[in-house]
Amino acid sequence: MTTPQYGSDLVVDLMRAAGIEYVAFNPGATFRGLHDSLVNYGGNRAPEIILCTHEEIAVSVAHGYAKAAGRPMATVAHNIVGLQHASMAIFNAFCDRAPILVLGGTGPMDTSKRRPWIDWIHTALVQGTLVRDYVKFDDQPASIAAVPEAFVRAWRIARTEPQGPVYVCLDATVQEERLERAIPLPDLARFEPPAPPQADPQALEDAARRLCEARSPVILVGSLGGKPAASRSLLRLADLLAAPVVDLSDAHQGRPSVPSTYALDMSAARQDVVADADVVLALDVPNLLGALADVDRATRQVQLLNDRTKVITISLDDYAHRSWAQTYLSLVPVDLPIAAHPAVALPALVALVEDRLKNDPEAGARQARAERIAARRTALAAEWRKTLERQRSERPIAQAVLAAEVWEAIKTDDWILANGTANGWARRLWEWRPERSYGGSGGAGLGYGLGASIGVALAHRDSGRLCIDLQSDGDLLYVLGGLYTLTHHRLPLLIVMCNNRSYYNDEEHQERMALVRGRPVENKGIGIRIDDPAPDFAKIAQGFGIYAEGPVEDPAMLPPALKRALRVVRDERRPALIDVVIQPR
Ligand SMILES: Cc1ncc(C[n+]2csc(CCOP(=O)(O)OP(=O)(O)O)c2C)c(N)n1
Ligand SMILES: [Mg+2]
Repeated sequence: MTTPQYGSDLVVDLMRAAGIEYVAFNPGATFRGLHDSLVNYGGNRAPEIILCTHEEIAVSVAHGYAKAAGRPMATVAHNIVGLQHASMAIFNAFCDRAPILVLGGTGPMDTSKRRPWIDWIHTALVQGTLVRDYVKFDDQPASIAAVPEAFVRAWRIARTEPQGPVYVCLDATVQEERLERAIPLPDLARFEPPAPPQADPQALEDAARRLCEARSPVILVGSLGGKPAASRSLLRLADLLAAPVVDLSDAHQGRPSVPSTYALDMSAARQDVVADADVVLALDVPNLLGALADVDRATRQVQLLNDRTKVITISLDDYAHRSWAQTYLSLVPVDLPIAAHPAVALPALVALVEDRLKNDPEAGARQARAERIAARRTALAAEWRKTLERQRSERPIAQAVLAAEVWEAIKTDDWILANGTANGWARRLWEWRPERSYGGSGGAGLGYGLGASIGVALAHRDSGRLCIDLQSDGDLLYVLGGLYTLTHHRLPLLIVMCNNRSYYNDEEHQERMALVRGRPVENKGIGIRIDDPAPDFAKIAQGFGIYAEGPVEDPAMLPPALKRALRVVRDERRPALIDVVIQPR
């Protein structure tokens, strides 16, 4: 790389100055300038191009990468068509508070420079409005001199808590313009995001008092922003208070925060512990009503588990709301709302609670409560083992069996769960460690899993870790082209298909409809089952150059199949897929 000669060379300099390692995209003429600069000016290194077959995949790659690497990468979307394809994945990242720099090409905005037809139909005024309701910021600099400020501001805003995607649209003319004079690069070290806010000291003091005085405190955690140190503070707080902890992260929402081996982990007994709580501390829980209530999925009726409990919240969520999609969720009464990043507030709260409990008159009661919770957890774990043993030889393969066999095969590895939970069984049966998994899409927009797993594999590319995707069939079918990206970039990933040959979630809905309306339940699979013919995922993957086996229908065949696939992933550092036909739930 020498001195920048074109506008887009300067964009590459900015990306490099920001330390952006990768840029995922599907090509397009509105960013041919930037594309050329990445290849011929930047040498396709730092950032390196990750070729994707769909913009939705490109964005979910960046989404998974952001969570695994703890910093954003970039994507580029070709004018309005690429951005429309990218939009749902941007929405997912917005809901999941994942930082992504989405760049776009547009125009030329100067109509006198346009080709007839294509440059017109693909240009919008203003392109960013397409995604403005679910990005934190968008901009479209009007000249190359204006690009550095737009870029640096977007880069900073994406990483400011609560984090999220940003969109910067680059006019084709601006990219392709010759630089008449040198444009100085800003010193990016002086534009870092602000440190996340600490809680108001008085409010924290109040929270500590209420928690220490509580008879039956409960801690609910939606996300700690994927910060392992915060998880340690959380467990220390729960230990001090002898409070059960409920990790609310699931296949869709939140980021795992609590190890499943933790003695006070009551994630599987949320209803019971919330029903019994007099004080609830909710750490970054957007879906607070869902956490405090039971929901009848048939009637949509919501029943609070407990109407006496006092609620303390610590979250920055109030600063992340938009009005278009109602991702702010139900308005719930809160007795002590605290604005702070939980990862910052927790150590301070722990210190206050430690101080208060130095001579704890309730130490005996607290000890007894901790023992009761630990016994409950042990009993739950025993139940799960019993279910597993009962289902060992069932066909189709039970999800518990799938999770157990995968665990058996990977437990001595330095494993990372990139996506999926096998319907919660991975958390139940694995020695589940929050720092080894990244949660789901956030926005429940399907087509997330493979792209995000590619991003996770990219972030761990040189670490030697073993990345695993517990991949549902319906979700994969939106984005099969992602398999190409995996092989093209030689990314080691073990894909275990949790293949129930159905968009099963909807079968459950159709069953409920039929029952409520007195109509035939046996029709529930019409328009939902993915069979006749069932896609042969092993053949599909092989067609993309991936080592693949399946369909595996006999539980006895699963361990040897996993072993062969793991040899490919571990030793050859290539992707592999095992298609496992499983029970619907
Ligand atoms: C983009 C998108 N389209 C449709 C849906 C509605 N939807 C929710 S779950 C689901 C089925 C998912 O199927 P699969 O990934 O195979 O998981 P399963 O329910 O079978 O476990 C569908 C279609 C959605 N959430 N997102
Ligand atoms: Mg399915």
